[in-house]
Amino acid sequence: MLNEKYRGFLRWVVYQIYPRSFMDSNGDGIGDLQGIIQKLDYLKALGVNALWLCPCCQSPNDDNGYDISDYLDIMDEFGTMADMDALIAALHERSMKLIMDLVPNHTSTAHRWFQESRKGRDNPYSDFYYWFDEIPNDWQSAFRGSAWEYDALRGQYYLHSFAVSQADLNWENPAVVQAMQDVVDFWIQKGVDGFRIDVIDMISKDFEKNQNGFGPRLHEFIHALFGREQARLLFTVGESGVQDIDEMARHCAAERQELSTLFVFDHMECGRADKFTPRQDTLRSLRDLLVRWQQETEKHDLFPALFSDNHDQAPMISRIADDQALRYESATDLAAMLYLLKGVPFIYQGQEIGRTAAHYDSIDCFDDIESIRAYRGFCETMPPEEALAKINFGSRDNARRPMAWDTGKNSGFTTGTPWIPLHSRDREINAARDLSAKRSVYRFYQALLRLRTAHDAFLDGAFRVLSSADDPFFIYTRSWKDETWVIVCNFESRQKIRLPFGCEAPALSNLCRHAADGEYLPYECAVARVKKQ
Ligand code: TEU
Ligand code: CA
Repeated sequence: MLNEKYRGFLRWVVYQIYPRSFMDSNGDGIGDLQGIIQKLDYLKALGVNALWLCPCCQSPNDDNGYDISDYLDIMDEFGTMADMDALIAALHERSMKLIMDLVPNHTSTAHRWFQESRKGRDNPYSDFYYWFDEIPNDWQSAFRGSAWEYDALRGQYYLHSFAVSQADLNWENPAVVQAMQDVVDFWIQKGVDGFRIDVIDMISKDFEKNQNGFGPRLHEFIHALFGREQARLLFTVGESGVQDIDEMARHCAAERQELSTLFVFDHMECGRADKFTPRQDTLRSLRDLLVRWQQETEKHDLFPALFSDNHDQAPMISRIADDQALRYESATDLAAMLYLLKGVPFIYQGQEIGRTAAHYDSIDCFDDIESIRAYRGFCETMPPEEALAKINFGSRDNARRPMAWDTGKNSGFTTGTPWIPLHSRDREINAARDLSAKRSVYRFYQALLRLRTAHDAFLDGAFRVLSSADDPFFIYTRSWKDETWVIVCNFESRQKIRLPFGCEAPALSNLCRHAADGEYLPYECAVARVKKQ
């Protein structure tokens, strides 16, 4: 049984919102907080009980909110602090939670702290960032090019692990730790229930080992944020480059008072050789990683964040399943593989209607800083068509197109001009169409989440894998007391599946199966209770 501190979190079902692209309430083409409020009933009906909002604070939007210029104020385009208060109240009224995105590694260079810091070496903010006379190492920005930029006013170089306008904070300075604690406390006062923490591994640097992250003081800093009395009961999920279970335990073991769980990213490489290069792959590779993390987290009294998509990735179904003729089957099969495991489900906006990657014929249809810089880089060594194909495949904009609500003007996202071109398949894939279809991804998610909350086996129940690594399908069980459930998820080929026990008729299936045993069509799945002996 999972330790008491974390057990309650297994009841959370989180929906991730990219506010800019979710719902526009005032016709300026940009999603906003009032737009989110308008859709709360849609989300509640889906069965989610928590929202994670990508950053909503003041920002010049070079990296869409991950470049924060004021942590204590709402981005003008998203609304006002009164709108945020209204959103929090509307959520809590519905017994839903709010998870804020905390960005502690860097601020926008437009932030007052940076503006002060660059003025010289003798002001109170002078050591808030990493300043050097000479470039001290060859660290690269995640968006290409050197991570060091010269600032003429200060006459020194500063570190930016991401865009030039995202300066890394110097956590070695106790005033920075204090400032970020104040940010956390401000949002706790506002009533938020948890945080998703951006690139948490990077807040402690290791200059000696030439490592921009996982530095010697990482755990001390995390503890300084979340080990304090007022923060201990929050749900905290760190975005991190952690790759193994021992490292995860150093962040998440309950007694450490650091983080509740982590986003671990190894399964993001399924179906690709690198972010912009496809690799032939199937659901097998995902299954193997899911199994490994289920077994290891269970052994270490931890729980994983269950996710396949987020705002930085092209949808998983487009990489390792069929996003064309069998799109419905693929989307629902993947959901059954993932969300009946032990952990906290994270559903990225659009996943619940089976959204896929998009396609465009021009780089002008893209907005993302990473994509545009990557495109320019590719064009140095390959023809533009090839470069564009890579961007279409891997661009973060695949996940950032306006949510398609219906088949009306601008897919019901805005009455104005959307800030970024609509999803190329929005006529075919939108919420209204999905909900009125005979086979609806949304209704499958709804049924799945209902089942998940109705039976303790899906929460803290033991996980066992029945299929073997060679099988072209995934079969697992979840057991709690004398109740066992089996989840059968077929992959891309037709298969005969025999189960080693008798089962009741499936409580959930994507193609209306009447028995858990038997022949499965491609991407067919079923969930059934095992008959008691
Ligand atoms: O992403 C951090 C991260 O790990 C990046 O390297 C990520 O893989 C990026 O999208 C490159 O492909 C977080 C946020 O999720 C991302 O949106 C931000 O751009 C980034 O931090 C900087 O704040
Ligand atoms: Ca708006």
